[in-house]
This record gives sequence, C-alpha cells and structure tokens, in this order.
Amino acid sequence: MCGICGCSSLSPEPRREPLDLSKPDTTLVRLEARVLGKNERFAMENKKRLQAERILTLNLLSSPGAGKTTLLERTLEALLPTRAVFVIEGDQQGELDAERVRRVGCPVVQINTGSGCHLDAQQVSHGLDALPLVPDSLLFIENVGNLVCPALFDLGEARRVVVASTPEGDDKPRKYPHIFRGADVVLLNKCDLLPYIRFDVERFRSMVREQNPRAEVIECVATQASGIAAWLAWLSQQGADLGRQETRSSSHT
Ligand SMILES: Nc1nc2c(ncn2[C@@H]2O[C@H](COP(=O)(O)OP(=O)(O)OP(=O)(O)O)[C@@H](O)[C@H]2O)c(=O)[nH]1
Ligand SMILES: [Mg+2]
Repeated sequence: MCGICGCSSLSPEPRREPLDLSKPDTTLVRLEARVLGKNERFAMENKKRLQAERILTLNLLSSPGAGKTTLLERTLEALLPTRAVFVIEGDQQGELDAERVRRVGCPVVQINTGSGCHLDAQQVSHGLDALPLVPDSLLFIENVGNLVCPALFDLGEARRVVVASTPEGDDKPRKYPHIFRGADVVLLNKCDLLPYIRFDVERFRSMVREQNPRAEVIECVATQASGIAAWLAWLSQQGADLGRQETRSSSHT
C-alpha cells in the first residue's frame, strides 16, 4: 500500500500479546514504533508552534472524491472576507486542488506524497514554513483521500474533520472505525443524491455514534453550499473553545 510508512502493517490498537522476539514480525513492530515515534515528535512541534500563534488547525479526512476541496471552496468563500485563512493540500501528485484553492484567493501550499497514502507531520512542518502564516488565523490541511492510513498520523492539528459522502454507503463508520473514532465532527456530503441511491441517514448516524458518541454529524451539499451555515457555526465554536482554553491556561501561569 504505502511505499513510505508500510502502513498496511501498522496496527493502531495496542497489541495484547507480549512481544515474542523470535517471531518474524518483530522487525515490523520496531519499524512501526520508529515511524510513529518520529511522526509524534514532529506533530508535537507543529502543535506547539500553531498553539503559540493561536492558529486553529483542522485536518480534513475522507475517501477520494468525498468533497473535501469543494467544501473548502465554499468555506473559504464564506470566511476569507473577514478571516486570515491558509490551506495545506495533500495529494500524491499534481497541483489541482491547490489551484482550486488559489482561485478562491487563499494562500495555499501543495504537498505531493508520491507513493505515500497520507500526510505526515514532518511534511506539514515544511508546509508551515512555506506559508505566510499570521497569528489568530485558521489553517485547513486537506489530507490525501484515504479512509485508513491518515487516521494513524497526528499532524499537530487541533481538530479532525471527517467528510463522508452518500455514494460511499451508510456502512462506512463500522467498516473504517479508526477514522470515525478520531473525528471531532463528521460532515455527510452529497445529500442531494439521497433520492437516487440507497443510503439510510439514520443508520449512518447511529453507526457514527457507535464508534464516536461525541462527534456531531452535519448533513450538507457542498456544491450548493447547503449545510454550510451549520458547519461554519461548528467551526466558530471551536475557535471560541480554543480561546477559552488558552485564557484558562494563561491565567494559571
Ligand atoms: N452531487 C454532489 N457532488 C459533489 C458534492 N460535493 C462535491 N461533489 C463532486 O464530487 C467530486 C469530487 O469533489 P472534490 O471536492 O474534488 O473531492 P475531494 O474529496 O477533494 O477529492 P480528492 O482530493 O481527490 O480526495 C467533484 O466532481 C465534485 O463536484 C455534493 O455535495 N453533491
Ligand atoms: Mg481534494
């Protein structure tokens, strides 16, 4: 699967069996610890840097084509008149998504992962260096379209946004649990297609709850900017919550 991290062999669940050094997968376990350990160090650095500048950072995750860039376009159109916003785009190859974001008028950097199937925290730290970031702003990171590997890699973000779309089927939260467990919010996109496909919104909502009771589910149609108001309200609440956390921690120092 991924030529960089070997993530087809990574397991996000803690291993229950004691490690038997005579078993052939010991090298894989060591590699796993090393890859994730290195990522954690970069993620921590990114987080410190972003928190110091009060930059609310959101990691956008979905399968390929669920509508992340379309949602970003609508979001940027709404926010850019009053907020400083930045975008890091992750794709295996090309600049197509960065060009779309640039057309809306937002500073953006494209990261190409080559054979890699997710962004990692070190790549994001290079992205941070390349952007003209300013304090009290917003940063969206559009991850590579993939419901599996990006769930394992903390980028230093404050919030995770999972975009699901109706043509993918209502069973995805149960089949790809890790990505849904890590979500702070789930956007159910392409709801305009509901009359034409078999998708039970209540079944989807209950499967999200099963994995992650705290994640709000927002139905939307990114192409028509429908549901965007609820998403923007959620976003502005996150900014307020982070502001309160900062005030609390600075009053304790
Ligand atoms: N019908 C419908 N189509 C949508 C909607 N949102 C996005 N699309 C279409 O879905 C396709 C993929 O949208 P993108 O926004 O590029 O999806 P993405 O998640 O950014 O894709 P990758 O970056 O390749 O993973 C495009 O043809 C969009 O026009 C929606 O709400 N309804
Ligand atoms: Mg995209």
